[in-house]
Amino acid sequence: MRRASLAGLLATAVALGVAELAAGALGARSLVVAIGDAVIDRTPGWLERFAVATLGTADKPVLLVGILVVSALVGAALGRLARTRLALASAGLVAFGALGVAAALTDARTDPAAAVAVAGVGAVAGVAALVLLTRAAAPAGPARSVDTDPTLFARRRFLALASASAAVGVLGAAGGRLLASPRVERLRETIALPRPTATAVPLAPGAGLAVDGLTPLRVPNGEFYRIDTALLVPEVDPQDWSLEVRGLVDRPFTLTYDELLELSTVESDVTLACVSNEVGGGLVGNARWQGVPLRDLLERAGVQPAATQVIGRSVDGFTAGFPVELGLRQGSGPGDVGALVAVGMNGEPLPQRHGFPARLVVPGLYGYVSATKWLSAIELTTFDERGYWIPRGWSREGPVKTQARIDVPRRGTVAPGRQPVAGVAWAPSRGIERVEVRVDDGPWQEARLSDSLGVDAWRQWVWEWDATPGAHTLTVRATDGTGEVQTPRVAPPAPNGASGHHTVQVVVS
Ligand SMILES: Nc1nc2c(c(=O)[nH]1)N[C@H]1C(S)=C(S)[C@@H](COP(=O)(O)O)O[C@H]1N2
Ligand SMILES: [Mo]
Repeated sequence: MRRASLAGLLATAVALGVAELAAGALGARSLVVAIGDAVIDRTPGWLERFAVATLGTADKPVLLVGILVVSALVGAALGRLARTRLALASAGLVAFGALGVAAALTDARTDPAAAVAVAGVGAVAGVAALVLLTRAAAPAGPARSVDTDPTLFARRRFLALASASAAVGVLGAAGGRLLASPRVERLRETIALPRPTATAVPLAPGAGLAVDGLTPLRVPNGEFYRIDTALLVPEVDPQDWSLEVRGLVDRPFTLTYDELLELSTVESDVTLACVSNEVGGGLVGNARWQGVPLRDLLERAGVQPAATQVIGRSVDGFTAGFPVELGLRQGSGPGDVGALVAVGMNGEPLPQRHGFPARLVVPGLYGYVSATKWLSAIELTTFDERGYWIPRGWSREGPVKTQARIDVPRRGTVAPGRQPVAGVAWAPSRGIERVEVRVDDGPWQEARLSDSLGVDAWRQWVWEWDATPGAHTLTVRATDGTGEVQTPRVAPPAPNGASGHHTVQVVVS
């Protein structure tokens, strides 16, 4: 019984491992990932919010593990069936593969022929493993010779086959991932971005405040937060990619990657924030983005008066939409350049995790209504069409709320005496005018700000505290460029962004 289950489980591992290897070798999508993506797209909004809230960015590994656990359970059941009905169990394995193909095909990115080939190769290998393992797992017949112990021999044979199957499963999966990933990355590394025609507000060396533990003005790409619904980062070959501008326009057009890079680009610092960010949380970052002003593309297409919404569509089916006026808005100069079709991030081509080859960056809006990564089309529509997150319980409009965060000191114990209190504050599209800190219920004290990189970028702030022994609460608040003071009203992230003051509890001793 236990051996039969193990035989079925390992045969499934062989099937999945070989399928992954085939996907990698063929340059096709991984079946497991395609199924995972299909599951994510069909998850009801409340469950997805719950998953993000409880698991955070671990929600995807958890989903992957879930798919593997379900596969293992199905495999074990098929293994037990195979003891008496080997043909039926083999057919079951093939049917399981077909179910996977069907799930994967609900995703437009899956190439049907490749999916069938990948699943087919996997199923053949899986059935072969099931037959071999089931035979080896069967109780040995009567001894044919006095000096061979058939039980021992059979057990060894089963163990050898089982180890080989496990190895095929694991190495196949690993090999498939290795074959799949580096190709686009190698291409990406050869790309030289054009010189921007307008540069960002210059950042003098040492322009940032020098405080240990304070977030830098520009978050390095490798540390920038990542949020998206993609189970694995989409690998988009820029040579196969194009960007369509279409919908309610007079002159729809399509650009290749090379054509996009030939257009004039600008650079600007923009702080991107996720609507799921809790007060004081890390789902926010500032980068210097390089891109083609969205306005240039929309003017070339000729936006019709009926259009009210710009929708960004991703190669992975994600969509996000915002008002046409924001797409057409002309910036006022350096540090305020309006919406961008970004191709560069902090001086290099967009990292794959952040949307290579192109993404939207719309200053002032949370990412879920604006910042479409792996952009494939810009479509002029009306608000009848709802972006990905809207039917899942988030507001149609998502302006970023003014927020200040304390980075230093962190909760815990600090020494008495001079102690910097420092952090970052953002109100993209409005700018940050003032940041104030207060100790316990004391008066608000004005912090010193880093030089402005423009209205769309966050600013660092620092306030020198003369820390006195005891337990204290530090609170911070920002005032935006319109003079509006950050609200103390506490709100959770859903449906349109968290609000309230960030506080940190410290013990001075
Ligand atoms: N294709 C795609 N683009 C996307 C998303 C997504 O799920 N898929 N998520 C959006 C959300 S919710 C945010 S907050 C930003 C995050 O961008 P980052 O990962 O580069 O920080 O990307 C946006 N663009
Ligand atoms: Mo987000």
